This record gives sequence, structure tokens and C-alpha cells, in this order.
Amino acid sequence: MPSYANRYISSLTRETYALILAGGRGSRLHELTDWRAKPAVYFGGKHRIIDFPLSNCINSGIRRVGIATQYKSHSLIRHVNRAWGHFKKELGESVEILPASQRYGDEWYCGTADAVFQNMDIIRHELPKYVMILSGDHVYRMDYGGLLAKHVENGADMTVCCIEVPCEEAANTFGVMTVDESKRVRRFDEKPASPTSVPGKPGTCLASMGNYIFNTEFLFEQLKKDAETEGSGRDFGHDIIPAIIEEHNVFAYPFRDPGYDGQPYWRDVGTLDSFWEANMELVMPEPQLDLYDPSWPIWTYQEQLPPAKFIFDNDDRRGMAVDSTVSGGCIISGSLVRKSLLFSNVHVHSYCQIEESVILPGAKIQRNCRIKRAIIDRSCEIPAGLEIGYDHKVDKENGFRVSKKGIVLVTRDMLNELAKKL
Ligand code: ADQ
Ligand code: ADP
Repeated sequence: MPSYANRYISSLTRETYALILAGGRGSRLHELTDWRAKPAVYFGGKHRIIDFPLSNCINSGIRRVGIATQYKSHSLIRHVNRAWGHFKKELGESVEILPASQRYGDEWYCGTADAVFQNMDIIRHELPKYVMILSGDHVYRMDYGGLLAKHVENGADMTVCCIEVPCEEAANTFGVMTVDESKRVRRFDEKPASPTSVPGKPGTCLASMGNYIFNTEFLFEQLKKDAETEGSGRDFGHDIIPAIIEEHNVFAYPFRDPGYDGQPYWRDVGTLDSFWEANMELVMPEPQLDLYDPSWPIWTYQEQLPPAKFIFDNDDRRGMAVDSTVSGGCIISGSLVRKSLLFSNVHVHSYCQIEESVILPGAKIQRNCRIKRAIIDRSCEIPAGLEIGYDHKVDKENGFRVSKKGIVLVTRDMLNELAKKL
């Protein structure tokens, strides 16, 4: 590679505007997304899901970013303003929230393509050569520079990021594509019941990650055409991609983890089970997602908090956490925490045992609680003596949600209802 290769890529990232789609509800996360959009859901002991695509943009040198929001956006907007509000317009940097505001007609964002269509003038104002459309729903680390370079090298009108996944995982869930030897997309089915396998790899298909690069003018033409098409669902996967693959240069870009030979790390965390599992992976000794890698930091809102504190209580019981992550502001007093993630400001009082659980910020666990394989939502106050995750019949009677794989979700609303019954 010529020595100016990286500068060449940086000129491409500078000419790119990224639009993160963050309007989706994420209904399979149930009550965890009752009051926040999926991209605002907490993840990994310290972050929110949207911090991943945002950090990927910043680390890749893409510093003009819009975030299209719609559903229950207050928590997302607050987080983005606190964590990402310091970019300087004067330096050509900006992270901007683009709420659905009926700027073209009197509809909210009807679909993903409409969320971009309704912001065309804002994007045009930035004069980017490329527009990168990203799903705000996934956890992964990716250098978008390589993707942009490949898009340009291919002479593509549009590029779709893809990843190989088992067909049964993709069925009814992902857009699935077929490509030729040059990786040009020849067929695209949105959420097919029976996905087509990759030639020579039965049972594995090529799924869209919901991340796209477009040449700006090409994108605008397609969005306008789509807006005039009777019956269009105004969605990239259902409508735009299938309509353009015959006549235009649409390429697939396979996502790889640099320095990692196996399956790249990319998690949908769209269900309570996958959310819990992806968090649990992080307390394993060597998780594939390395949040401690200084070369690709995942930025977030860093609240000013005192350090985590572990206390021997009056009965000489040790407060301790093992195989766990514990954030700032936490106090664990005379209790054992194992294989768990404690977000900031969690207080665990004496005689408790917490195992394989995800405890979101500000939760308070009173004395004598036993909690296993649970997700405890933000600011929950778990009353003394409560057992969670030991008997699912009791958990359900208490009004908690038990997932397919037996993970128990507890929210403030559920605890309020339980308190009324007691
Ligand atoms: P889905 O994830 O099912 O499939 P969708 O629900 O439209 O698609 O969400 C895509 C992204 O857009 C999410 O980040 C969501 O938060 C956001 N979003 C949804 N509706 C929105 C709206 N009205 N306004 C703003 N943002 C909105 C897509 C592709 C598939 C691909 C998967 C990968 O369509 O082809 O395989 O992503 O997860
Ligand atoms: P996050 O923890 O994601 O920041 P919050 O718990 O602060 O989210 O909730 C996000 C928004 O939803 C806030 O505007 C909050 O006031 C509102 N909210 C949360 N729970 C309830 C509730 N039970 N009833 C009414 N509004 C709620």
C-alpha cells in the first residue's frame, strides 16, 4: 500500500456525513424499552448502545453525525447531549439530534428511508460526498474507513455492510443478500422466512447489518423516487435496496474484526436473552469485545462519581465482587456479587447475594436479597428479603417478566405494582 493510504481514507471520512437511525422501539426488549428507545438502552456496565456506532464514527474520523430519533427519545437526547454535546461546529464537527418534526408534510418518520428523506436538506447543507446510514441498535467496533475506501474503489452507488450468520438466526429477522464474485449484490430479501445460503456454506447466509453508504446525490434521487412510489413502506430493506440492485452498483462489504480470525463481534441485543448474554460475555476473563483497548475507545457520558467502595459490614461480612464489573459510585457492603455488571451508583446492602445479573444505574438492593440471572432496571429499589430468579413461578406472581431462557426483568413500574399488593 502506498504510504499516503491512510490520508486517502481520512479524506473520505472527512467527506462523509453519518446518520444514525435511533428511532426504533426495540419491542422485544419489553419493559426495558417502555421508557427509552433501544439505542438508549444501557450496555456493558457503563455505556448505552448508541455509544458504539457513535464511537465508531469518531474513531474512524467521521465527525459530522446526525441522530434520527422518534420513539421515547427523552432519555436518548439527554444522554447524547451530556456525552456527545462537546463537538465544535467551528471545527467542522457536530453530533446533532434530528427528531421527527414533520418537516416534509404532516407525518412522523414512517420508516427508515423516510427518516433520512425528512432530513435531506440538513444533510445537503453539510455538502457531504457520501452519506453513511447506520443502525443505532447494535454493539460492535468497526473502522468505517475501510468500508468507505472499498465503496470508492468499487465505484459503488451504494454499499451494504454484511456479516455471515446462521440461516435460522437470520430468518424473519435480517435482510439477506446474494452476491456475485465481485461482491455486487444480485438479490436482496428483507427478513425472508427461508434465507438463501452462501454458495459452498449451507446453513450460513449473508445478512445486512443495517449499515449503508450512499453517494449523496444518488441517495437523494432514490429517496425522492421512493417517496413518489405508491404503497412503498419507506424502508431501506423492504423498498430501496430491492428497487435499485438491478440497475445500479450496489456492493456488499463483509465486516471483519481486525486481528481476529473467527466470527466478527456484532451483537443485536434485541431480546432480553441476547441483551443479558451479551452483557454476561463481558464478565468472562477474555471477552471478544475488548472495552479496555485504548486504540478503539468507546466513549460515553462520564458522570463525576466517587470510586466504587467495598465494605466489611458490622457483622464482619465481606463486601466483594468477583468476575464482575463495578462502576463508579457503587457501594457493596457485606454482600457477595458474582458474574454481574453493576452500573454506576448501585448500592448493595448487607446479606445479599447477586449472581449473573445486570444491575442498571442507581438500583438499591436492600438487605437479605438473593438475585440470580436477572436484569434490574435503573433506580429500582429492591425491598429487603426479596428473592429474584430462584423460582420463576414466584417471579411471575410478583409481576416480573421471565424471558424464554429464564432471565428475570424487574422495572420500577413492576416494583410499584408489587408494593401495592403487599
Ligand atoms: P430492522 O432492525 O428490523 O432491520 P428497523 O426496525 O427498521 O429494521 O430498524 C433499523 C434502525 O432504524 C434501528 O436502529 C432503529 O432504531 C431505527 N429506526 C426504525 N424505525 C425508525 C424510524 N421511523 N425513524 C428513525 N429510526 C428508525 C434492519 C434492516 C435489515 C438488517 C437489520 C440488521 O432493514 O435488512 O438486516 O436492520 O439489524
Ligand atoms: P434512562 O434511565 O434511560 O435515562 P429514565 O428512567 O430516566 O431513562 O426514563 C426516561 C424517560 O421516561 C424520562 O423522561 C422519565 O421521566 C420517563 N419515565 C420513566 N419511567 C417512567 C414512568 N414509570 N412513568 C412515567 N415516565 C417515566
